[in-house]
Amino acid sequence: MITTCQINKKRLWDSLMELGEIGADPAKPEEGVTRLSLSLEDLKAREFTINYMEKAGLEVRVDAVGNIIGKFAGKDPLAPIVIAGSHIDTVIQGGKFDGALGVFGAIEAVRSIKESGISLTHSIEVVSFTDEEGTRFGTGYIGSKAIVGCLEEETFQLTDDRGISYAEAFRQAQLNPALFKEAMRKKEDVKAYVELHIEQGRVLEDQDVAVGIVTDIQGPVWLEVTFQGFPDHAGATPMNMRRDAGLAMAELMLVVEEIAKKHNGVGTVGKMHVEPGGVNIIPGKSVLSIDLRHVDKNSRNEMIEELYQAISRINEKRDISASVEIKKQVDPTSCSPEVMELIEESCQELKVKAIRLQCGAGHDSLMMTKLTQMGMIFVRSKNGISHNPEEWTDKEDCMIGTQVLLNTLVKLAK
Ligand code: HGY
Ligand code: MN
Ligand code: MN
Ligand code: MN
Repeated sequence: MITTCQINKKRLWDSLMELGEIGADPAKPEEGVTRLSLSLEDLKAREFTINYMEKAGLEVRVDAVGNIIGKFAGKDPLAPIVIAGSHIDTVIQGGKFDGALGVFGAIEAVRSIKESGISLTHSIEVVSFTDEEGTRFGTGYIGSKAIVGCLEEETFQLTDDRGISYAEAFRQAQLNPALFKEAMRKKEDVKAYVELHIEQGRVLEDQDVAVGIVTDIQGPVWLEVTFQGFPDHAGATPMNMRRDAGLAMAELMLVVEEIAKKHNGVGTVGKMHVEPGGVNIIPGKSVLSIDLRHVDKNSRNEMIEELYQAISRINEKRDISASVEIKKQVDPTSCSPEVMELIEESCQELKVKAIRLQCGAGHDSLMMTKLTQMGMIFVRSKNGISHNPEEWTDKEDCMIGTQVLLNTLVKLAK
């Protein structure tokens, strides 16, 4: 079924720019957008999203873990639903498009379908997932994990940098952590999941192509390593008598880079600190986050194995100890060939050049693939920049991506 239904470009762009003001200080554009999950800024953005979905004529509800769901009912209430979504929470000092385009593009696509009078067999639900990024509590994909049934109770004990637990943050957001299992959906109730997202890499721009059809998504592993050495006097302690947790951390950071390059994966240490943290105190303790990713599961596991070996070597050499906590471990996944095919067909109908490519970033799609057939539509990122205030996607690319999403949703829901 080829649809002639067109999105309303101005409406979409205005909504993206309005959302982009929430969590941003107009006097400090260099600080970008910060809407950490369930923070005041995120709660404001959630409010805006709920109102915007209602204005779009969707049936709106918030599920047990705060996923915001806007439904456009199909003719057959018993037919499995089609879901399109993404997230509105951001990293610290992020951009206006990461996640936001996927949510507001989906709202615009479904609203335009509804307004065009097309009647579809399957209902379509737009979902804005709670805490995709994991920046605040160090894990992420909370909303999509709950929907696919793999959110664990212990998650609610995690605390943010101010010591506020997830459970407390839920209660502050008028959510009851005890009810999280109610957000789960059944496989038979969902037909497919499609996510529109910015590429956050350079492939589309380098090949001067507006749209990407994602084939595979890297699986992130997030570890938190704590080295325990011995705090001591910076002046009076000879170099050969130190148990310096700070130097252990520094060594391990370089090992992360080495392992990632060796396996052609990626490795990042994004958060780190030493204690007690005095200029003239040898660090007794150090804590660092490690984000390892690879599109191949075996290579990813080898990277983890070599990391543990390096930690033991460093402990031995510096007479210190270490503990490792795995905060997130998601397997790499492939997208559904059927959904990729429908995205391809939509691009052809719209005479939009598209290429197939792998995805480096993580998305709720990594979770939704456990529930249903999944596909992702990418649009160009300027200079490949993301998780940075300079994150940008041209207006026309946002429109093309959203139109491809619309056509794909009509095919899936007819
Ligand atoms: O970490 C990621 O790849 C995503 O931005 N959550
Ligand atoms: Mn992100
Ligand atoms: Mn994202
Ligand atoms: Mn059908």
